Amino acid sequence: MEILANYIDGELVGSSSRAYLDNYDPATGGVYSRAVDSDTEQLDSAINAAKRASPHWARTTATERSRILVALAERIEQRADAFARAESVDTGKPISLASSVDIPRASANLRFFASAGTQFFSECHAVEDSAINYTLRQPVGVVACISPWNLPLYLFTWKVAPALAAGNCVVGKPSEITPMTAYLFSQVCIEAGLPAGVLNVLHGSGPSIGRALVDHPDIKAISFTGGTRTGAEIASRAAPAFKKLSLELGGKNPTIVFADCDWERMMETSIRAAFSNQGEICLCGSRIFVQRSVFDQFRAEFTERSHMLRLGDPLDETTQQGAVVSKAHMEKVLSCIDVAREEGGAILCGGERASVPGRCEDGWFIQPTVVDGLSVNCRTNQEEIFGPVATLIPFDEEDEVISYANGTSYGLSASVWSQDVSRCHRIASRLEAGLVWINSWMLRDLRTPMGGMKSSGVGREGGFEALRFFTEPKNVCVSFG
Ligand code: TXE
Repeated sequence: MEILANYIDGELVGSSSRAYLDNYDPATGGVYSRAVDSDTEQLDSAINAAKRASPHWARTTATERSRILVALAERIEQRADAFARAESVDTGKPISLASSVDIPRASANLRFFASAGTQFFSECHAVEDSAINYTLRQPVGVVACISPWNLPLYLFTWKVAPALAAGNCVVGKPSEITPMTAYLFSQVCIEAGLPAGVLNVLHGSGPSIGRALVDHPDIKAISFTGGTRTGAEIASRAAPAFKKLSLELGGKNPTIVFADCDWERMMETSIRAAFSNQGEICLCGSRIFVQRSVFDQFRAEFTERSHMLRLGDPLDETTQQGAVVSKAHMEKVLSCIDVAREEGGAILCGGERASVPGRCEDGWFIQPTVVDGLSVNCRTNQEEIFGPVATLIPFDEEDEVISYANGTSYGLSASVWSQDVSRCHRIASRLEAGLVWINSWMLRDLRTPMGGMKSSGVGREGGFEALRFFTEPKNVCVSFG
């Protein structure tokens, strides 16, 4: 069985204490590899390697760092098929999604920050003719990048690339549920000649090695994507040590449909927004608000199309819905569907574990599920489910739907569908969300700020926002005398 080693000080290192975690294929329910369950000794080795590498990496030119990031991107592109297959097996996501979204985006992240790092600039403030202030933006030092299981390589590189481009050394911790592509990425780093210690990858569980990484005194900044509860715990531990924090957490995102929208585009995109990656994307539109005059038509069509999604073996190119990531997560999502039933929701389609005959008969699949008839304040419409479950809610007035949309503790993203330009801008400005899509969903430009308000997190990733996060501003004031 394949062993996924840590990447420390430029080398792949197994576990000295023989501690490994089983790694499952969600489509079959079987263990297919094992990853190191790191201990504090390995953490110390990784941190020490990063500290040794830090002064030199911080002094390399942005152009040289850019060259290495591009070399990493090229190697992912050369092996794109192998990466996509690995991501699909590790997460249960359809291979078509891994090869069209996850892996191209991982190399795009590296290419983007390779370029952004060379374009980064800082402020200068002149005080009439008496003095000038300029702001240096220097690397923070050794930073932690902790990533989740839903978009493993995509989100890992989304953090690691800007951290490295800005001149930091990194200890990365991928999710223990999906360690495979971070392991393959370690191999790519060795091949591409990334200097030893600049990036270190530690595998292992969140509550053990993740927590120890957060607590380590030499970690100066933490970029985390994951659950809101974990984010709160990390914040409570990191704040007393005044560590910089970027937290990208959960969402309960509204899709808002007005009767005057471009119906076909809206319908096709709303299905994707609800069920892409089995609903396991923080940006998924899981609460769908539809203007009452078209609600019945929407309900009928949306339910029909959800029912038609092809659920099956993730490695089959035609599959649209794969397995959810783990048995525990499947049970959590199914229990959320039970709550929806108890709350009086009508299950319009799905609602059960799905069976896929053949090699995937023991896999963790859930039918795309559409629920109607629930109040906006019930648990189903307030708590993040993070699975293939969408609820439908009618509304009459603009003010009403804005209060529904804003009426959760989350504030990550929203989609608004209408042909009325004024209304779209008006609503966008009033929504409590870090990202608002008008007549679209997940249309991304890597230069824009990405992140949420309220319980969806703190700080923004993307573009210069990420490079600002991974640097310390230092103002230098020069008097003309
Ligand atoms: O994520 P965790 P989980 C949501 C989603 C899901 C819920 C829980 O609702 O059902 O979170 O998922 C590491 N100190 N999202 O439990 O635990 C962990 O090892 C330091 C939203 O799988 O937050 C992994 O690397 N690190 C989401 C990472 O944190 C810790 C994506 C995320 O794991 C740690 C995933 C600790 N104490 C889940 N505990 C999004 N926003 O996209 C865990 N980790």
